[in-house]
Amino acid sequence: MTHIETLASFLLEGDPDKAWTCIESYPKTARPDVYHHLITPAMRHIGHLWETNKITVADEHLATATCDFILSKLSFGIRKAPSADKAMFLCLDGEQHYLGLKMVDSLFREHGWETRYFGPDLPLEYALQTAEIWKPDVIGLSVSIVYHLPKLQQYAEALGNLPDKPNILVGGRLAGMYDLSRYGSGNTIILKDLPETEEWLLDYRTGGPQSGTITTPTSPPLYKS
Ligand code: B12
Repeated sequence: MTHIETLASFLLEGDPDKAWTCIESYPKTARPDVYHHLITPAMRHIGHLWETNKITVADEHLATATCDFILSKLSFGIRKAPSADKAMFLCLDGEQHYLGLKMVDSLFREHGWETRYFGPDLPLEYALQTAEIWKPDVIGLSVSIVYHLPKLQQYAEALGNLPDKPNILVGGRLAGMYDLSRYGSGNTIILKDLPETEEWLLDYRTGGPQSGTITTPTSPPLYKS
């Protein structure tokens, strides 16, 4: 069994201690590597097991809850930097897939940002309300389900047009699979995975050319509302 499959099996058993030991024995120790090369593929492997009827929805929920615990443990204690740049992270209304977003939140904190992580399913009106008051430099949106894409455009436009014009970062399963350019507005940046997100963070810090796909209005639609 690979390390990925072993972790997946412990997550499916709902055993955080075994899952933690598996993470500790992984040869790469940097948090982003563990997220990108181990935990993300383990969760995707669980998706494959579900798709092929080898596990049930209940198993998937147990694995999710165990994974969430592991992510909290992994990121616990990263110091907040109150005077640094600010980023808030949320999933679109109805979007429950938040584990990836939680990793990204921790990555930003590790890079010295002050963050607010709102988890799944935040209606646009509340996202706007809080962003208007808190004034983040960056708003990160996560989308995994295809039928949520029309909402992505709404969120990107409304949040991107706030008076302080925050950068809107879009990520999630679909960002790695399709060209989502059409669903952004002028200041939307699409980041396909964690390494690209890290690159963006480094570019932001040095003021260099920003990585990721900057949205253009000409890309073909993937999903029609
Ligand atoms: C676990 C899981 C769930 C959990 C939720 C987990 C959670 N709380 O996050 C539960 C059981 C609740 C669930 C429910 C459902 N799910 Co589900 N789920 C999965 C599964 C197995 C793993 C998802 C995951 O954690 N991946 C690992 C994370 C880390 O990867 P990631 O999200 O891509 O994030 C990475 C990057 O994208 C990036 N990133 C993520 N967000 C952001 C944001 C920014 C700003 C940036 C820069 C980067 C970034 O960073 C991460 C680091 O690697 C996937 C299978 C798969 N292949 O993904 C299906 C999957 C996504 N689910 C699916 C479906 C259909 C559903 C349900 C409709 C099924 C159902 N009937 O219950 C519901 C819908 C819930 C909803 N309304 O959202 C489908 C979606 C298919 C589609 N056509 O859209 C998938 C692909 C399964 C499948 N093969 O059919 N699911």
